[in-house]
Amino acid sequence: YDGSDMWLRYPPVEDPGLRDRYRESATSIVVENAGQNPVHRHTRNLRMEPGAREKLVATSLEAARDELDRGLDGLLDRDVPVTERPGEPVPDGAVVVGTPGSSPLVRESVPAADLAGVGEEGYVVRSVTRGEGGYTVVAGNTEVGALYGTYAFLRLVQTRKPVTDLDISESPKIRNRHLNNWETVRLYAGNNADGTGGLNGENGSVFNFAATGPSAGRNLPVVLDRYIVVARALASTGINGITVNLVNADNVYLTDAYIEQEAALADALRPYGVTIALSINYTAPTDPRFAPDTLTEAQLDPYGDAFRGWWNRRARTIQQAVPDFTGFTVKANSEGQPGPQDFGYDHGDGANGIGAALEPLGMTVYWRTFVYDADVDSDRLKRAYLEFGPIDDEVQEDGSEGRVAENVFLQTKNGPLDFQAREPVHPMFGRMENTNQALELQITQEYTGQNTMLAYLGPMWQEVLRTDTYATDEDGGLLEHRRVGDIVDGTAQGHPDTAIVGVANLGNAANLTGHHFSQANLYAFGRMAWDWTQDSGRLADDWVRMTWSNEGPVADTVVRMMTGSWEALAGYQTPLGIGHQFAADVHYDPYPSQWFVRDDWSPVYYNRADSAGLGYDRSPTGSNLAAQYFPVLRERYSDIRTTPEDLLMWFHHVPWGHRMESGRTFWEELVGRYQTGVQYVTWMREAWDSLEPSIGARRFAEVREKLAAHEADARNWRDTCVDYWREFSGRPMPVDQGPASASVVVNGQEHGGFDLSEDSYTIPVPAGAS
Ligand code: BDP
Repeated sequence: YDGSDMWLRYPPVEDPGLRDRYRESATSIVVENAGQNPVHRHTRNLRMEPGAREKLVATSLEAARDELDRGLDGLLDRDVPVTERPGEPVPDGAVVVGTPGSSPLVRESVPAADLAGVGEEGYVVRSVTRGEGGYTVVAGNTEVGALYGTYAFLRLVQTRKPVTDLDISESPKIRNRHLNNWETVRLYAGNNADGTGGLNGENGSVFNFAATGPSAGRNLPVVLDRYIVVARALASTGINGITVNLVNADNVYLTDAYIEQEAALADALRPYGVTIALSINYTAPTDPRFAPDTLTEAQLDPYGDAFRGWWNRRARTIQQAVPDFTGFTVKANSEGQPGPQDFGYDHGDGANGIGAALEPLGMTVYWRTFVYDADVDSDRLKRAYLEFGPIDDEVQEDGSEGRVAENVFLQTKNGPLDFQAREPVHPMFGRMENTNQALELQITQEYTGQNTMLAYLGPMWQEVLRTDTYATDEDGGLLEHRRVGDIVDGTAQGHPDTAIVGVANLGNAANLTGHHFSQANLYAFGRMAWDWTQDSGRLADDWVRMTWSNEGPVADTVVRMMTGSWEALAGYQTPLGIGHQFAADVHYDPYPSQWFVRDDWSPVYYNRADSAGLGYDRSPTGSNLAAQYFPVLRERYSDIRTTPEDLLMWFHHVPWGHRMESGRTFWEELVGRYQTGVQYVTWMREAWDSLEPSIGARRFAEVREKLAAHEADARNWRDTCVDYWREFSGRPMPVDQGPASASVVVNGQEHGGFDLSEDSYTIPVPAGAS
């Protein structure tokens, strides 16, 4: 098995007793009126793999029915009959799926008031008892809700949980659970000039648009079978939207030839509740490809009819082909992309100009806040708030505060730099009281080991989402709900619309993500987008059971590997808050001594290594990024004694002899972090080896090979960085402190399983050094 069904493979339940019990609880599948509301129109345009056409479904209920059929047949290892009309009474053990509108049975079985509570996308999964027997109902107010419920029911069997006496009600905390697909990121390791290889796993993007050449816009639909796997995987976690092209956008995606193909893709995804959006360029209206409908640069006034009219026409054209088209993702005045500032306007003007064009069409703008420019302030990390804060504070003519329109999200990365393994949270969360804010997380492991390192990012996102911003109200009183998740889901400040965005990692590798374990990051993102309060360890456990094994000790070992893997990565990449030490052109290997073409892309700019210490002073004696946070965090980060040690060098130039909580010096602690990070990887590799008898040969070997490379590369991080820091610290290499210091703490829980005393802190000294 090659991993190509992701976590939706459905191998048989091994334990015969348990399988029999499940068989009693799932004797037949009942989906009334499944084909009533066809939702696709363009799929006839698709060129399909042989056999793919019959897998296409037209409605979400058909998708639910087919998933249940496939899932239960596999898990229960028998043919579970599917019926539209069960007859009276419903057979014992039936699984009934539907909405009150589609299914009289659902109407009868679930009181309207119970369903009302779960909203448009939620579901109820309930056991209905009747004398000795009974059946299970999976109900949503909408077909998509019922589909989500179906996946939840299947997950119970996949993870070997009971399916009797069920009474589950679920609804998403965040409305837009969205992906950004960076279909080509040519910069990074393994990316070939022809668009193959790269960040998203081997062989380019999952959607395979051709950007140039005679087949431009024409080869999208060939691999439809894979799209349906993706659609199912997304729906199974509750992801409901995807921007299909890279944020450094190519205008070709707005051309008619592409729109036709995007429509076909949207039709294939729609039954699974996934809508599409596009990344756009602010200056697309001037592109001659749209002639005769093109504007001059002088017409790019975001308040002008020409600009707004152009975007409205383009969006309307898309909407004709894709009726539920979501809107646009915009990267403007960022890393060389054009934007309103090139024409004398600010981000608020630009975002609102496009927002106004889309508003009559019911569409949304995701305007990214990833902006920085060496000219504005010496510290790149302060730039976003400096630019967007005043727009949020601005008092409008009607007396209201904040200029950004209601149908615009400001989309902000979790941290103020750029997706490092650990960053403080972005100071803008909570400070944009009058603006809809979307949180952007990077699922694809650009800076977290790409597709070589095993890094489960669930714990990082959990840390981010649970971080207390100490946000205050207008009078300076602490808000009751003020964690990042509370702000993103709208409860903190009552934002009308809510969104969370993940930069996705789907490629054309057989297993779609390159590293088998990278699938877990997509999975965890989707589940956390639905409910950010979920525990990342629990989600890992679900994924492992669905993907690898339900054998207790095997599952436990794999979960344990995963839960500490991010902290280990942070240990050898960003220990104690030293960020951006990557070789600037690949974002994989370390290169702490590098000066690159721009200061703020250079590791030395971030590490500030000298004989006094290490780290970037962002306290009041330095750039004072700390001042951008609410008072409690401002004070905490301003003082080296109160800054959390994991974030120390984000805010301070730390003296080599600084005394740490452990009693060790900063230098000793730093080396220790590198070392424990590497040791965890060694432990993971050994733990994986012990699982050989329980894992299929192909996937076992593929992961084993990745872990070997991972270990070598983690050692390289440790050795390269420590050797370099040592030149400045002038201190001797610390010696092993023994097992007591060997644990890796993840979200307050200790992980480990390795013994530090087996290895010492001794790091190879480079030739020529004394
Ligand atoms: C950085 C990537 C760059 C992206 C940028 C962004 O290196 O390719 O375009 O993020 O988010 O991490 O726009």
